[in-house]
Amino acid sequence: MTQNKFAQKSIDPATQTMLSRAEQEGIETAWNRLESQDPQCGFGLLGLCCRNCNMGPCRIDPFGNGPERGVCGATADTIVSRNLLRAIAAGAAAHSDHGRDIVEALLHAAKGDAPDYEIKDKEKLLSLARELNVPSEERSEKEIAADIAYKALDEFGTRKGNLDFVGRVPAQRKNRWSEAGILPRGIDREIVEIMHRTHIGVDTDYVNLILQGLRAALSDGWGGSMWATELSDVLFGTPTPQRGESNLGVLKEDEVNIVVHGHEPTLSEMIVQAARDPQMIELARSKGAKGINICGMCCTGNELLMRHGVPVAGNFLQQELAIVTGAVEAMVVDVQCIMPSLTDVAGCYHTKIISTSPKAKFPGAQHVAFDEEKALEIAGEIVRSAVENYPHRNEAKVLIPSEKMEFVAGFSVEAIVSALGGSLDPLLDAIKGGSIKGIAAIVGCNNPKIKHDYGHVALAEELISRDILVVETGCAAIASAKAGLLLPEAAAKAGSGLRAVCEALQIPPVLHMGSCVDISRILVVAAAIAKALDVDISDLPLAGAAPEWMSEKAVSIGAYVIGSGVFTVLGTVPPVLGSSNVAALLTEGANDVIGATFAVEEDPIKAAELMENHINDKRAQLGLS
Ligand code: BF8
Repeated sequence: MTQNKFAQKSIDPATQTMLSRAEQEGIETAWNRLESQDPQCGFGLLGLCCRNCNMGPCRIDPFGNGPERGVCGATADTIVSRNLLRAIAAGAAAHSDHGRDIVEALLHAAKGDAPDYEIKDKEKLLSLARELNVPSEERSEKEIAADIAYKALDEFGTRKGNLDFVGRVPAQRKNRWSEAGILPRGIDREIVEIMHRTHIGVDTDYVNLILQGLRAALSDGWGGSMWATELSDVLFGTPTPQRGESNLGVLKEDEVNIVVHGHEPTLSEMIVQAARDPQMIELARSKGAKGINICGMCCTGNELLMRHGVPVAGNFLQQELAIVTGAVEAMVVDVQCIMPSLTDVAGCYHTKIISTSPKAKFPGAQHVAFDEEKALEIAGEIVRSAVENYPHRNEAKVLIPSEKMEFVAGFSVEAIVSALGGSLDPLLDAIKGGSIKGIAAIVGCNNPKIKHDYGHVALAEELISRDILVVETGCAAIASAKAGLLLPEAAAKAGSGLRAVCEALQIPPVLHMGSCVDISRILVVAAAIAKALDVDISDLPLAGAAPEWMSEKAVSIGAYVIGSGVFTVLGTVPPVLGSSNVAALLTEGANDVIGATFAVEEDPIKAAELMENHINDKRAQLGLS
């Protein structure tokens, strides 16, 4: 009975074990807090509550038995669309600020202020220089990198015209954006414009508002996120296929466990280096540990596993449970998707929560300010602090679930092209010939409203069984890693066409392409295929899904994915149902403007059906059998 209770919450046995342990120890998790919020606010769920000025808060009665307008006169259409836009602004800001931090790290490295960073992918640096018209002849790598970094910084605030990476988009798509008035300009500008337009008494036309939401989201996908990916590759290396292990079973009973959690690779890359220092390993041995085990969590985990095969302990809903194992000496966090509850959970164990970003402090955490100029030194300080905490571990409280699963990750665009023998042509041929019907991107978070990992894993398994190649990022990809879908052997679960392609290339049927900012890699592949076929992205047999999404970043992602022309199925309902006009625009009307729409479907099997139907329609329109 108890086991059943936890099996309702997650399909992952390691998570079920730790949920049971958390309950025994009286530790509250996100699932408990969701229950305590029941019933959630009906106005909030429908998007009908407005707090944008102090005449409010106002709410619209969805049944027509109460107010139909806020105090200022705003209708349900205005309120719902304004709320959606503010979520897009927050999500685009989070991704793009992450992008800016990477740009600044590159600039520091180029100017010699950050001696611990070096340019790892020189080829990518030169290829970016060519694309961005940065001179490279007879210039040092650092000079080129500095020019690229300055160019990138321009994209955030001062740019006139449109973003540089719009050059990667097929002409047909760029024309659509121009005609709709949504060509993304400066990244910060689009976000600021959302905040302006959603202020009391500015934009009240829901169509005009949603168009600005799409433009801001596009500045994330083809701007902030894309810069984060490209320059992380330059600084830390472009991912290549790596083997690693996933799930809470990667924590080690006899080693110092450090979980790095958050998003930006600048610190975690240094922590990995610091933990390899023989003196640090010796210190760990002197404390009774056999070594130092660095594990990732969420997108920091994705950044590290993509480049180094570092084990990943879990995805979003497992962060509290990692501490409940009693075996984590330190959880080191930077920004985004870090639950404020971590310090409470850690208070029941010896675990140190170490925050590192001036942008994200947590009452009860130890703060060690990260500084790129002394990156390795600070990383060393953090690792030492974790090592010194090892003797405080209470063995009686340790419970590490046995589950762990091998994966192969690291499928950057460059790695995919290399696996295909040097060009995308074999993939195009497989799609044209029908052995692969199309490509589906599964991305996004966990959300306790959906059984943990079920939305991701069931959808991925269903799609590959229908001969649809799956590409993934973020917490979705970690779910697939834990389920064994990122192994070449998982091709056995694919339809015969996809299986043959995977076996010939020795690749998994589900390709892990990175962290959430790396959805930009998926955009690059989609644009390259569209250009090769001389069609718009919206003409391709592609579909997207975010089965368990919860964050505002996911709202921005969803908006730029449909803005880029890719039909997208959401597994949890966004708060837009309070306006039938906004809901109809997003699920139907958007097709006329950008050639793509959203659908909402919680059941992953039905979601797969929708995606396959869409892919088959696109195939038929392209004249493919
Ligand atoms: O950026 S998938 S829960 S970790 S928001 Fe967060 Fe969602 Fe995970 Fe990465 Ni993306």
